[in-house]
Amino acid sequence: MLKAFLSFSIICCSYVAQAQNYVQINSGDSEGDIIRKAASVRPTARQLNWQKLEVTGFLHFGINTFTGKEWGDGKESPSLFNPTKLDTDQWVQVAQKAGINLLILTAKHHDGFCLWPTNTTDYSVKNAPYLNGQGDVLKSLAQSCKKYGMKIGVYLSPWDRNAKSYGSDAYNEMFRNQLTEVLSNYGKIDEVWFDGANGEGPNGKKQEYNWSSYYDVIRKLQPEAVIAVMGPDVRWVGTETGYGRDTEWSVVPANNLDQNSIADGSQQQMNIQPKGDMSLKDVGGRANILKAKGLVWYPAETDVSIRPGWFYHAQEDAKVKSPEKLLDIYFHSVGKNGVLLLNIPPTTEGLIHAVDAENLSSWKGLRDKIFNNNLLLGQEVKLVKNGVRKKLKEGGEQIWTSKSDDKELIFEYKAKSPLRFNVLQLGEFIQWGQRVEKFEVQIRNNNAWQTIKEGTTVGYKRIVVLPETSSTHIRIKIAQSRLAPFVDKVGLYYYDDIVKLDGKAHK
Ligand code: FUL
Repeated sequence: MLKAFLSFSIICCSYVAQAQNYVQINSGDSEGDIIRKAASVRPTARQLNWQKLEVTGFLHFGINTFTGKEWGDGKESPSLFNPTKLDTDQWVQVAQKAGINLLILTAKHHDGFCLWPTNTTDYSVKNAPYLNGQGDVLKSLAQSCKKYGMKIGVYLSPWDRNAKSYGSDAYNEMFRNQLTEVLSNYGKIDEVWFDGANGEGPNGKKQEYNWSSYYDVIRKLQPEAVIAVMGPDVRWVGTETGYGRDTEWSVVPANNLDQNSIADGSQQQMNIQPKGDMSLKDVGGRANILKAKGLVWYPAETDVSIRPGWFYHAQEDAKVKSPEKLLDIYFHSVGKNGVLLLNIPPTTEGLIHAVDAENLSSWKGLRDKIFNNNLLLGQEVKLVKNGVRKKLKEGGEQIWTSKSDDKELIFEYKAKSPLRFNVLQLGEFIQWGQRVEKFEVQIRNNNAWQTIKEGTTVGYKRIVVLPETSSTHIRIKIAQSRLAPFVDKVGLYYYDDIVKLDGKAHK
C-alpha cells in the first residue's frame, strides 16, 4: 500500500517537474522510456485554452468576395470592395448562436488586399469605396467581438501577390510591419493563422519567409495567441473536409528539436514549427514516435467551409452544408481530439447569408438536444478494476484515474432502468498529457460482458457513434494507456436521427 502510494506520488511529482510541451529522445532510450516521455508532454497554457474553445469560425472576406474568385491575383481594383450593409455585429451574433467561440478574419488573403487601413501598402480599404475609404473591417469586427464576448483571430497570408517587394528581404520587413499593425491596434488577439500556400509574387519571385522573426513579433505583442498551421502551436489536420483522424495524437514527432527551437527564458516550449511527417495516418502512434528525435504537443485543427468555396459565391447558396452534415463534421473534428475551424463567408453585402445562419443555428440545436442529456448523470457507478475517482486540485470535473501507474482501468454504470443510447463521449484531462491508446464500451448481456465498440485515442474529447443499445449495465474500459489514464467528460447520449450521419468526408 505504502509502496503504491509512494510510486503514485513520485509519478505525480515527475509530471509537475516535466511540464514542458516537448521532450528530447536520447539514442539509448528504450521503448518504455519513449512511451513514458510521450505521456509526460503537456500543452502550454495557450494551447490548452485554445483546445477548450472546441468550435471556432473562419471568415473569408475580401476582394474575392466581389470577383467570384477563390484566389485573387493581386491586380483586382480596390474599387471593387464595396459591401453595402456590412454588419460585424450580425457576424458575431450568428456565430455565437452556433456556439462558435472565436472568429478568425482573413485580414489579408493571397491577393494582398488589406481589410484594415495599413500604412504598408495602398492596396487596402483606404482606397475602396466602402465607407469612402474610411472603413476598417478588422476594427469593426474587433469591436463587435468585444461587445459580445467573442474571441478573435487574424489570418494574414504570407503569400502576397500584390506586394512589389515580394521575393526580397524588404517583404519580410513589410510583413512584420503588417503583423505589428494588426496585433497592436485591435485589442487582444487569440490566434494568428498562417497559411502554407507560397506561390510567386508580382515579379515572378518566391519569398523566403523569415518565420522566426514573425513569431517574435507575435510573442511580443500577443503572448497568449496561438500561432496556427505554419507555426509552433497548432497543426493543420491535413485535409479541408472537416474530418479528422480516427487515431489523433496531440503529441507528435518533432525532428528539428534543438536549442534553437526552444523559446528563450522559460525553456518550457518549442518555438518553431515542428518538423516531421504530419500527413501520416497515425502521426503520433508508437511506430512513428519510436523513431522520432523529439516529441512535441502539437494539436490538430480541423478546417472546413460551410460552402464548397472559402469565399462567398451566390451560386453556392443551395450548397450550404445542412445541420446534419455539420453535426457529422462536429463528431469527426471536435469528437476526434481536434478543434473545428468552420468557415462562414460573408456575402457581397457584408452579411452572413440567411441560409448559413439558419443551418448554423439548427446545428447548435442538434448538439444541445444530444449533449444536454447525459444519460449517465445520476446513475450508480462502480469501480471494477484499478479505478480511483477524484477531483484534481487543478480544477475541472471529477476524473477517473487508476491506482499507481496501472494502465488498465474499468468502471461501470448501473442504471435503474435500461438506458437507450447510441453516442459515447469520453475525454482526457489533457493538462496531464494524452495517454489513452485503446478503449472499449461493454454492456452486460445474459450475465456476460460484451464489447459493443472499440476505439483508439481519446485526447481532449472523443465522440463515437455506437450501435443502438439498450442496457442497464455499461462498462467503460481503458484497455491500454501510455501511463495511468485520466478520463473525464464521460457521457452516453441518444440521437434519434443518427442514420442521417454518414461519417463520410466528402465536401
Ligand atoms: C488555403 C488557402 O489557399 C485557401 O484560399 C483558404 O484560405 C484556406 C483556409 O487555406 O490554403
